[in-house]
Amino acid sequence: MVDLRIGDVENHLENEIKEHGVAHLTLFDPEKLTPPAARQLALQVKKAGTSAAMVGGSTATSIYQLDAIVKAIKTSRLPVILFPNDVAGLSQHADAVFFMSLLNSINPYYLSGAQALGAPLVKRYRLEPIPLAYLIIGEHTGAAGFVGMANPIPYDKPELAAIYALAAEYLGMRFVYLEAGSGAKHSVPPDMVRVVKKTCRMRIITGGGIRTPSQAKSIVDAGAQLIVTGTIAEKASVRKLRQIIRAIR
Ligand code: 1GP
Repeated sequence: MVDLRIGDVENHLENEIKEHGVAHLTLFDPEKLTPPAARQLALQVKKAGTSAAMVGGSTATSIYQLDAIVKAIKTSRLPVILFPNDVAGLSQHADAVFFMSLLNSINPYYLSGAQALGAPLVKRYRLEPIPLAYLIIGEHTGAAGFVGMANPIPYDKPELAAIYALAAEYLGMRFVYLEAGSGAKHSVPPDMVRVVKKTCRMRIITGGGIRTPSQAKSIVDAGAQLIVTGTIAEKASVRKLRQIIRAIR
């Protein structure tokens, strides 16, 4: 029998949202970090108040490197959620996986092909699958949009994001991720978050190009319950990350 109950990691995110109004996730790109650097960063971002670690990148990574990074992050006791670009993004050492479909991809592989190939591994590794609709937004779609062959939703067409989100909700997904792409010049506009929030009841995750507390706050005020940052902690400073988390809580 398949266990369809909501798992511990999703419950943890829900508790964080209940307690703080919002959860913050830190993205770790295994291509850009060594295991010791990942361990140190994990300890710092945990102290800064992040709720969980997301691990994934858009280009291929060696499974050995991925496993080592996941294990290094786990020493901080942060829950680790995989954010896979493909089947190779799965690690048996993680706690959960965003089991995602890139709904605005023009390539069926990213809609259901990779998911079919990855599903048996998710089961074998006993990863908690968290069903998620992934939508690539904007002009700068970065590596995720390129690799995933997305037909990006323009920043000024929030109604398009909303109808995809509604379809995802009707398909049984519980999270929708509005992704501007790592390092994007402009983050997802709060107005798009607002329109998606009005249309569906799923948890809204927003990420890509969020660098300042006021940016993050306006996205949360518009209705996002989860904020993802990667570059800010990797490249800038954990102090900045702390300011962002303080602003949204
Ligand atoms: C990418 O949304 C994430 O998937 C994080 O983006 O690196 O720009 O924070 P940044």
